[in-house]
Amino acid sequence: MLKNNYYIILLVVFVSVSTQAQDIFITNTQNRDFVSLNGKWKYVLDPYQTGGMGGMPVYKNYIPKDKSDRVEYGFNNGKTLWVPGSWNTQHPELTYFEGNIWYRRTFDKEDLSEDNRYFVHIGAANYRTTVTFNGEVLGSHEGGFTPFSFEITDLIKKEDNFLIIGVDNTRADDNIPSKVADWFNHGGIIRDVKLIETPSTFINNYFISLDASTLDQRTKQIKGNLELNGSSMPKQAQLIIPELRVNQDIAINPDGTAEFNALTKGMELWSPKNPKLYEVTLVAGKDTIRDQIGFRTIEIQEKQIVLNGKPIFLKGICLHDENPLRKDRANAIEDAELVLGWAQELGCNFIRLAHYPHQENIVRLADKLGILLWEELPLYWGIQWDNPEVLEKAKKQYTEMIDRDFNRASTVIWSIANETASIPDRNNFLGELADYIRSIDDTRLLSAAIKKDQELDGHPDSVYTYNDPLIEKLDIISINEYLGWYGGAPEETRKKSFEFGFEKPVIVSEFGGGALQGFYGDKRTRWSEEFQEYLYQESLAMFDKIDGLSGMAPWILVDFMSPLRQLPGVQDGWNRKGLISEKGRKKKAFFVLQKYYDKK
Ligand code: GCB
Repeated sequence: MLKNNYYIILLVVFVSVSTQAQDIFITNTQNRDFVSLNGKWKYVLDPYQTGGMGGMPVYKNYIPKDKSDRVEYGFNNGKTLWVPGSWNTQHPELTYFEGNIWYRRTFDKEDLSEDNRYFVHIGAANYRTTVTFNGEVLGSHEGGFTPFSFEITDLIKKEDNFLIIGVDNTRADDNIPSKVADWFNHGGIIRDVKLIETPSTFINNYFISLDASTLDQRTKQIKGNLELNGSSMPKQAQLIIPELRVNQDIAINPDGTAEFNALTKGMELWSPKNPKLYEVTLVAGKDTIRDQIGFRTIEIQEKQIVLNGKPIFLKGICLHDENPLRKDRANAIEDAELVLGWAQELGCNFIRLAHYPHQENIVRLADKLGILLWEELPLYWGIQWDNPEVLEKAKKQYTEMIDRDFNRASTVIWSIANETASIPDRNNFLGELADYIRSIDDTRLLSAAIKKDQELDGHPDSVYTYNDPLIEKLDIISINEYLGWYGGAPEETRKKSFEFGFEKPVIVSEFGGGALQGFYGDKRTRWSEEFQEYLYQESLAMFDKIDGLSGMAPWILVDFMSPLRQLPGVQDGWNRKGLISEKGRKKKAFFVLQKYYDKK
């Protein structure tokens, strides 16, 4: 009997989700009218992913009507989880929890307006999310790091609203990432939740950039397009950038889209030395949206990366989206300030945001500080390249990331994969993805962290060669190379040289080795700070010999949580390749790289 009930409940959730309301993309949520729904949420554990207990779907929020009523779950007397945050680090019993958890937040909305529309916006929830509101299933979302929203206009009331969100972080072969990755599978609602209020027709998205063909002209042109959502489209919108003397009408098509160009006067280009952001306003009907946007161009010329017409060397570092001091996913501006502060101290003008989209705060802050960014999706080890559904998921998650960050000058590289073997299925998958990304964003460069040929055919050699056919599709060749750590002593780097089958700029997108901060030894002692220091000295000398070297992003700024790393007394669940420990203390190698960047 019980079994049947569970089966029925699963079916209920499934059927409702398959007839779900379409989720709608809303960009620039921080500059809109919203009420934060962050804070303490009640939760119900659902480790067997049934969606209901004792024959009752959890999202219905049942409460016993009288003393004889049977309800076999309950939020009211349950524990709480902080949103946003990783559930794994909030209660000891959830440390390695993988499964489904239902979160509930209740709220009133006394000043509800009949004219406006309301949306629940979730910055990110890892990995599969079912969103329900006042007892109705709104829909589901897949992907642990990109934002999404659902409309609740017809369901919201002045009082006693309940938002119940199921988040499932079970790893699966057809997920992105797939089953194994070298980072912690932080589950839960990991980024902000907002109740967004908009006029009935509003600007849900827009894409504004510098028209690269006017870079050398005094009167530079801005190009863009926008999308309105609603039932009564205004005929015109306005684009206003007071500092550039732009105040111009934009004609709206009947379907709510528009394309526009605007001539500007006296534009200062955005760059690491001058991270100039302009106040941009778009007005359409009753909606007004403001943003702070920088204008720049990025391109390659032969083997150089060229920003605003001038070659630039990317002095970078890799980063995971964690605050190690709080042992949590990063999700606040303070988290972004902490890590970008360290990166600036290191002398960086570039960061590889590995291996998935990071919180929006860091991208916004990079815009303000003048730090160039590489962003990527977790197309990492073990992806099902032959599965067309996985390709569709990748395109959707890419679209969500690009929709969120298109207007950020700091993001200059989209990377489409990390350390993937060159086989036909993967080449087709990534080739199609590369074409797709270029079709929706022609203002950035494409790369991927590529493996050397030797890793593919296994022969040792003093020359590392790179002929992966995927490079044809990319602007930059990025290589991860761990010689000195995953094979050979650090001084073996002296014998190596590199050959690339393509005339393109090269970035070293990872190198490094582990050290336990505070553990000292000689340069031959594994895990000592001196070993890591020596490895950095030798590796930098080796990479400096690469013809066309245009930047690097060693692995990694800070130690990060990873269940793959279990060496007692040394790793204890942390990948130790950071230049800074999880307590914020710098290791010796930090200063080797700092000095190198200082001279570059
Ligand atoms: C890599 C991966 C990165 C790992 C790193 C390591 O090549 O791209 O995700 O964490 O090596 O520490 O082994």
